[in-house]
Amino acid sequence: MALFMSVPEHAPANVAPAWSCDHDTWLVFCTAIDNFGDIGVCWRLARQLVVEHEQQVVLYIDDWHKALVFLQREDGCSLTHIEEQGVLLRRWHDGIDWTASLASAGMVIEAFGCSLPDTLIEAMAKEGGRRAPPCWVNLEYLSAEAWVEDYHGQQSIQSAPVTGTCATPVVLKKTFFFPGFTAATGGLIRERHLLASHQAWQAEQARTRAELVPASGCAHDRSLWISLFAYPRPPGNVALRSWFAALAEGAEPVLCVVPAGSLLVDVADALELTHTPAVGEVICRDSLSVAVIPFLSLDDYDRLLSVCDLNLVRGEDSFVRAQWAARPLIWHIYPQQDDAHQLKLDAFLERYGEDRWSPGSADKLARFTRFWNLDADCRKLWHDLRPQLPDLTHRARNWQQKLAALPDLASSLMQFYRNRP
Ligand code: TRH
Repeated sequence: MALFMSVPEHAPANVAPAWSCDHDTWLVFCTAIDNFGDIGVCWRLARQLVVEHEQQVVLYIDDWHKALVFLQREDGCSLTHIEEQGVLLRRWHDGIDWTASLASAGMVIEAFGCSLPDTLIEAMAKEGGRRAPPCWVNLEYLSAEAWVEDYHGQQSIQSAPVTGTCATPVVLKKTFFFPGFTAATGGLIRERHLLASHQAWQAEQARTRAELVPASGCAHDRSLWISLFAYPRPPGNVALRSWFAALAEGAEPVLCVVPAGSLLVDVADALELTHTPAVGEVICRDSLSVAVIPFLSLDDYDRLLSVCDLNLVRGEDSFVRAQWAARPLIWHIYPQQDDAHQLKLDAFLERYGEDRWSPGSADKLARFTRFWNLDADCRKLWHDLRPQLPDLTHRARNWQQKLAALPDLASSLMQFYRNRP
């Protein structure tokens, strides 16, 4: 059902009138720094707020082309907005009349500190002169670091002058909202049916696998299945090359499934190919088969994570999705210039390994993960890690259950919104 009856500006003639004016619309602002992670998180959140919490959500995205590619909605290239699964997606550009957009807004989410334009802040302040200004939330990046708990929910006061009036500046409060792994944070994105879906996909594992990687010609049922999504590191990619070598020389057949993307250049290099492999191609090296599949839809990517014995993931969103899949994971963290990511990585590994049982498996996972992130030789570490996979699968299930006992991010935001002054 379409939740949006109209849009306030640049509306084509075929969009029906009557924009809701009950101040309950959520405006989510997303800048696509690079890759797809920021869009992925914002899109999931927006969709969940619509589908599960019956909110009206407008998602503003600066990189319109990237968003449409990501959502497989290239048909919207020449438009300024499209509707997708009940979410109104709008191209975020300089000429937007924020006063009109804010008229029905109850919540403004600035994702990942993307810096709202002054004109929008001013318009929020103006709204605040007429009624309670919209709630303003800065949704932060995910981190397992302990300080996040202290900063979650903190407010910063922003005094916004209203141009052209001599009225007292309106005070706007921006709340910092941190996703996280504990009850003292905002939690993680988790759709209501996600865990049940994983159970169903895993119960039908052979069928799900065959649907995702059809007719690739190898005896895949007997293989160890691994999905691979990581940052490219040309030239060389020591970690990938050495890990592939370890997989190839091992006794068991391994299928490594790689969704199409920039990593394929490194895959070609690590396998000493003279070309970048194409979708549908399967490259075999002794025990290792590498299958290139299309870049999947978000929902199919969840299915892939669900039916692999190990998932190599990266950034933020795929990293979280792999945790819901309850399968062991290796995390390639988004590298930051000042090496701040090393602290974030350690904080996660510490939390993930803190169960008292089987410390050995957690240590080996942590060691491999650190070497993977440092682009170091992982050959021996893989042989150490491989026997731990059954144990790590139990750990992954425990971890999933532990996280599932916490409120999810959308519910936490809803609660914050309902309790607003
Ligand atoms: O793409 P990422 O590296 O994203 C980000 C951004 O780089 C961002 O700027 C940075 O700040 C952040 O990481 C930490 O990795 P991520 O977060 O996993 O996002 C990838 C998205 O792509 C995620 O939503 C899952 C999705 N995806 C698919 O939909 N299909 C696929 O086949 C694959 C491999 C991924």
